[in-house]
Amino acid sequence: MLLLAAGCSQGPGATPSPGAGGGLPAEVMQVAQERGLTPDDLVAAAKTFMPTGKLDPYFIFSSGGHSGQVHVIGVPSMRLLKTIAVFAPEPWQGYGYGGGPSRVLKEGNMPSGKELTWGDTHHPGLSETKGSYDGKFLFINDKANARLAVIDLRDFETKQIVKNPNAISDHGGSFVTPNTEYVIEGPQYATPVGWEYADIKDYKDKYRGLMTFWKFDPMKGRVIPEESFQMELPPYWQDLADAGKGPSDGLIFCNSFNSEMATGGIESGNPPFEAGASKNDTDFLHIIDWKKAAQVANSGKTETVNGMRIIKLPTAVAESLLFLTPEPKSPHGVDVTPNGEFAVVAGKLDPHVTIFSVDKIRKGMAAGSQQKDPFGIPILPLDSTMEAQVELGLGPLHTVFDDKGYAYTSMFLDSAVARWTLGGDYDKLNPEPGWTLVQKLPVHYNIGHIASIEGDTATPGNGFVVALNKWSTDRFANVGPLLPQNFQLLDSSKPGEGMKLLFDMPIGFAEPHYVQVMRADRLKPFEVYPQVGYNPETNQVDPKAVTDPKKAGIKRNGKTVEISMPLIRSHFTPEHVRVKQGDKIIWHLTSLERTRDATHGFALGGYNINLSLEPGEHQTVEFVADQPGIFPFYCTEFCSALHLEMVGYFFVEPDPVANK
Ligand code: RUQ
Ligand code: CUA
Repeated sequence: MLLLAAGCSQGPGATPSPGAGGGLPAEVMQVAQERGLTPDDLVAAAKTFMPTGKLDPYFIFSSGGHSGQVHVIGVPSMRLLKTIAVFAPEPWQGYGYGGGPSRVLKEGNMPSGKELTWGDTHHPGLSETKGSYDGKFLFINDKANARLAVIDLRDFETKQIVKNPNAISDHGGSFVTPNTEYVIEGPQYATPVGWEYADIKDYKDKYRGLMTFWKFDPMKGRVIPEESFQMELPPYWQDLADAGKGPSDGLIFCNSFNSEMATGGIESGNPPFEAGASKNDTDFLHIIDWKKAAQVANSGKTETVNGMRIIKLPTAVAESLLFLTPEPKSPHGVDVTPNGEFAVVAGKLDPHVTIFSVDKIRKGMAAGSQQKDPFGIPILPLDSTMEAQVELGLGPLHTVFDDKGYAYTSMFLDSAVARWTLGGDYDKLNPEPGWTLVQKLPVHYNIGHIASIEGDTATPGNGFVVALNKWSTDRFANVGPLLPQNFQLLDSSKPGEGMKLLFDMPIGFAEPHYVQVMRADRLKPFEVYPQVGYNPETNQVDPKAVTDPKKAGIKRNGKTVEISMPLIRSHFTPEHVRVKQGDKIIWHLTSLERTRDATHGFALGGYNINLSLEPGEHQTVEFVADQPGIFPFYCTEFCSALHLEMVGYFFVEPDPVANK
């Protein structure tokens, strides 16, 4: 091992010798010696260490995979800053335990009413203005149940979950059009549309992909289902998708990996899905004209199924909304370059990335094509749409970009990050010729997605790349057979010296599929809620807020008991709440706090209730007092020296009739 010793301060990555130019204290060298750290290790530590009180310049917004949540991580320190509850209950945020957020979680139940308490989050999508992140909203999809959630970045809380009314499986979302006009939820495993039942032998006729265009209202911060629409797609198992920008604004690119329309059935001697769905040399990149599709939807050429307007496949073809072009072997990611001129597709079973020219695609769309797929969709031949191919190696999946004309592709099978140059207008930005592989850096192991600073926007930054590795094998101490996954932070700031590994971050939750990295200065979150009595559900002062402590009290109206309870360090008012078994309880809680971070909890044991009341926040919880007894309620945040005394009693007087 290269230890820090006299003489090793030469060459790239070397650290200055002790005291040189008033440099490092001798203690640093001693620690390095004792711990066996190399000069590169010291540089990596210096680049990622965040001194106390200093703030990270970037935020990672990470999918929480099948934990159903979202995680916020600082870059370059890779410190976990927050988990945002989205599709699964999260008691410490009072999410799913009685208050306002529980209603959000319930909005996402199945149309049948079946409760869903988890999600498989895949792709976080930050809201954009003119193709750049605007720091206002975050969207995330649930692949398992075809749902979309809206998170408001003023308070980092989930405000809305919409259940796709006609699909059960999604994947290629969420991503936004350049001004967040629509949030797109792309499909995955084809099923009959709108809960119809059809046997798999009717696959080609009855099963469909379904792309959903959720209309977003940035003023309200909500998706408007009535103004949203869907487009039927062939049952090709559409995968990731991306919206165009600049010259490609108005288009959506979405790939697919089962254009074979394999239907599986290994148990009956049929080829298993993995073989059947990867038989052909090419699949189809779908090109959708979403601006035109929105016009067609608004002109009424739709069928309404379960309250959602659907552009049926024949209409999409007749109106020239949908085109296909072949793409090599089982593609996974499609990513539009920052200038919007190219779409980069990576085929899992092809050693190349294939770069499509938007200009050529647009010409092909205008000219049309005699070649059609079995559903009559025009196919633009590959040689007419392709701009270039770059051979990168094994298992390319996803690509992101920086502001220096480089693209970074995750290589799943190679366990590497490939850096390559973009051509076209980008050719002048860096010393290497366009469309050339310049470096492959090994990562540990089996990288899936990849992210760079705002690297999927019109205005990427540079400096860091994050590898989202699916396996971590020997990177961390053994914590049993279920290992964490591994985010690796790479330094990509110096093209000439190549990328370097800086930091390993174990991800002790479910597989994070994708992340976006945003400049922290784009965010303007609340420090405390702007007014006392603020209801985060409505973003207004709640009419039931108890902003005046003198208005605290208990009111009975028949069998309904309404409690108005302000709270402030370190008491709830009132402290004695007396009700009768069977009463309907409506409990209004308002935090009167104006001090940053002065959060109170409200736990009511035995009733499965726990709220988090942040400074100024108001929540209402409703339930039936169906269990008699004495139930202390208390604050779950250590908010003051007298936190343990922040308590009260809920007396539920037994109903003699009910208990007979
Ligand atoms: S996935 S590792 Cu985006 Cu769901 Cu590619
Ligand atoms: Cu409030 Cu502890």
